Amino acid sequence: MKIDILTIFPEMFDGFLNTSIIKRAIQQKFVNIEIHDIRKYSKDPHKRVDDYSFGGGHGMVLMPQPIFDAVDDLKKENTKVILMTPQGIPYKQKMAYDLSLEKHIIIICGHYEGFDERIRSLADIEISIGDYVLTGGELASMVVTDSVVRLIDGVIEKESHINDSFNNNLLDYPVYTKPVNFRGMKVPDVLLSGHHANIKKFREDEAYKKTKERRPDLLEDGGRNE
Ligand code: 6GU
Repeated sequence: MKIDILTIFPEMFDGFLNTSIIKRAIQQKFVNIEIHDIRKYSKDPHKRVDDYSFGGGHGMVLMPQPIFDAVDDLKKENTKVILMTPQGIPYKQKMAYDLSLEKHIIIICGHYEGFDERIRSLADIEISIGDYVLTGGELASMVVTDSVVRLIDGVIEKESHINDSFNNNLLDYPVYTKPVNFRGMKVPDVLLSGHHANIKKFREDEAYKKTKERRPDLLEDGGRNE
């Protein structure tokens, strides 16, 4: 998979691309991630990428020209163009799975007080990662990239994400490691029993209980973009 990210803050991605599973996925060529500085595409003599809002109003607005030129330059036949904005559709695990099957994704990070409305016409999907406002789409684009890359076949063991929270609309069951007794808090006996059917039943029950208690909306099937 190829992921092209358009941003005015390329340096924000340094740590993300050079750490842990994402770094390894890049090294092992499961994914090729390129960060593109929108400024590079600006035709303004001062390389400006934003300007005042027509009609007045607070803050600067990202101009269409650099972003349109960048997308024209990078877009191929099977490209999905994603625009990160708090006004987008709420991001869910189902969408991460769908995106993990794509060949090429371009992610546009919105910034400042906003972006020119015409930029929306470039996007196949507009995504929001939650009901709060970030200073820009960069962190949100990393959230999407991280959740997609870990699902690409081969990046992590299948068993590691088959039981992820949100699969089957359930939160994860609890897990424990050594020691059996830590400060008086004990590992449930059933997990030490070696009885696989009972362990499976325990985990299913705990996942259901936790979901019912914390996220009843998931059980009502409201937690997926289906
Ligand atoms: Cl995608 N962008 C910004 N700026 N804020 C957000 C968001 C995106 N998703 C939630 N808040």
